[in-house]
Amino acid sequence: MEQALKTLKNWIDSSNNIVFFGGAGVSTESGIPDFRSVDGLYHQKYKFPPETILSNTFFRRNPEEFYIFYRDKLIAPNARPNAAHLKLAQWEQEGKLKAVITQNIDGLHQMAGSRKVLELHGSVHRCYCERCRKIYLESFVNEGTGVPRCSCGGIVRPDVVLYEEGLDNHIMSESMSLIRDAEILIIGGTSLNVYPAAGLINYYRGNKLVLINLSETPADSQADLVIHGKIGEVFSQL
Ligand code: CNA
Repeated sequence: MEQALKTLKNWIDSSNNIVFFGGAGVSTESGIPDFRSVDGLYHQKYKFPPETILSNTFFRRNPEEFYIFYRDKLIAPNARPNAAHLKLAQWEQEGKLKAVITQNIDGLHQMAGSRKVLELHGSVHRCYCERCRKIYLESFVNEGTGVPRCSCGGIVRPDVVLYEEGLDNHIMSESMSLIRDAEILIIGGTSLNVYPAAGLINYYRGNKLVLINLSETPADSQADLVIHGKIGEVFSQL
């Protein structure tokens, strides 16, 4: 670990073309549970598994249940950025980091000061009416009860990508090209299980692929540097 940290620090010190690609593990140290860790949402008890509740089909058929789970588990109004979010924002400000590409929907990178953030799965901080597209404040969805309705009768929903829904093409293609052109790609806090986002790793062509994750991932053998640990703790040593 010591040696891996030293190598990573050297790489980062001498680069101005770093791209970061992360997932739910980046925010667990901010108190937001991920999906697959032992205390993650998949291991908590609900009537339905999270993957079912967070699907478009479920949202259509059981919007009341969806919003109970959503308000209970997916929004985290009191969460604040941790050392990983803050370090990434600092590197961007220093001209070292080109972009953060995230699967997270919590907005913590922006709260930390990151400007170039590509949100593959959207954000809980934007809400809109499905029918007339009117924009709503997140408080309209978060603070109410039941299914939030627009004055036109449509359902007001968060701008997040549910299972069975497609990703934004522009965000995907910009992510691919940033990764393709990156000198260093740091992947952190993601199980690399959710596609198509997880497939982005295949666009990297360089020789400084860094993986920082608490548990093993399917891409460990592909990486040039693997650190198993908490990303906030790792980043605070860089
Ligand atoms: P995941 O499948 O739950 O995997 C998270 C990974 O992070 C696991 O491999 C953990 O071992 C690892 N991990 C947990 N804590 C840490 C830590 N402190 N340091 C390093 N690694 C850690 O989550 P993915 O992001 O891979 O899956 C994609 C889903 C999860 C996306 O659709 C997200 O929208 C969704 N999600 C997002 C949030 C959020 O916005 N904060 C929270 C929960 C789920």
